[in-house]
Amino acid sequence: MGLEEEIEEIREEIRTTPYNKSTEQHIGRLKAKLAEKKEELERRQASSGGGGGYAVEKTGDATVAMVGFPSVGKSTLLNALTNADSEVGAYEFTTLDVNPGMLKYNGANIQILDVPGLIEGAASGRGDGKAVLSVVRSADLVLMLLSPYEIEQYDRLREELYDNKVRLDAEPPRISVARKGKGGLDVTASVDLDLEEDTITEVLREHGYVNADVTIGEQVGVDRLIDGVMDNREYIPSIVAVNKADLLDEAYLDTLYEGLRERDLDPEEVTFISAEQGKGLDALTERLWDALGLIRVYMEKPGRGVDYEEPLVLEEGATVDDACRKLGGDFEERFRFARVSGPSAKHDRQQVGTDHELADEDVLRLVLRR
Ligand SMILES: Nc1nc2c(ncn2[C@@H]2O[C@H](COP(=O)(O)OP(=O)(O)O)[C@@H](O)[C@H]2O)c(=O)[nH]1
Ligand SMILES: [Mg+2]
Repeated sequence: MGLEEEIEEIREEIRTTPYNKSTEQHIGRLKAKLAEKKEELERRQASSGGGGGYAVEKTGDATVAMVGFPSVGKSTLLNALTNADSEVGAYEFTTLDVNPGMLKYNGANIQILDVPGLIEGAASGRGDGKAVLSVVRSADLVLMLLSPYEIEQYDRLREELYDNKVRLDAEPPRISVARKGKGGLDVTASVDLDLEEDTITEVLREHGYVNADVTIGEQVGVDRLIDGVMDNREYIPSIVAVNKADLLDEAYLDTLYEGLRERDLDPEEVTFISAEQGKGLDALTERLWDALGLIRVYMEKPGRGVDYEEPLVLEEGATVDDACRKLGGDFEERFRFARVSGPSAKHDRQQVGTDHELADEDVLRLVLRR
């Protein structure tokens, strides 16, 4: 039996086995087995040429992967938001390509990737579809583009990403597994777990763990347990935009909102745009900025004042040390202390060290050794 058939067979068994306490352990084992088999299949496909090594060069301060069905308006939006000219600098591989564009906002360079192959390529299971998915996996944010009359496409998009180890809008599970020489499997949980301990050990065994210390810090189901054990899932935030709002009939709004709510999407959080007419694009850009969680730090340069034009763009929670690192060169080595003014400072020109946490719109001055 081929690997693909084995996978299908396990899927079928999971589908047809009712879930209850007495089958939980069995299902846990099946799901763990399925995850391992899928991994093996992927490895084989990667090594038999076609995809695998493909990656778009990440540039700018952050990368957004835009996904959506054909004809929802991805190319139109990319051209409206960015300097992209789909022709220029298109990354091509066989029939699928990823089109990059750069959006300038708040002094930051936000790379937007139009990823057309997500549905077309990935669904067919071709190597290049997998390659497209590797682009999504390395993004900082996923932007899902929908048509107002085809909201259900959202489900397929999420499924496709989930199947390919992308976990949207979730934190990594608080699970750690450390192999040891002997002693079997030792499970410690800081919460009262719903899962039976036998299910947990069964899952771990299926993943090849014989002796290990397992720590679980949250209530988990089987799927999330496997995610935690596999440790190769990407946890990426997402936002949703509904394009072609110009075609939207007011009488249809209630139905649309209901469709969104059914999918746990708050209509208030969804951005309605018309890429073609250039409407709603400022609101979308703001949403992107918020979701990316970036901060601007204005650098004060000796004798040249504060540069408000080209801020240093960092992730929320970044420290002075992160700033030095992003600046590159020998800032890290020559660092003596820094002076910070603005939201993160107790007072103007507060003297701080490398571990000081910066905030949006801080002014930072680095004092260096000669
Ligand atoms: N009415 C309307 N049509 C749009 C809008 N955005 C894109 N389109 C049209 O939808 C079609 C598909 O757009 P395209 O950007 O190629 O979609 P893609 O396949 O997702 O890249 C084109 O004919 C566009 O002109 C929009 O906001 N409103
Ligand atoms: Mg397109």
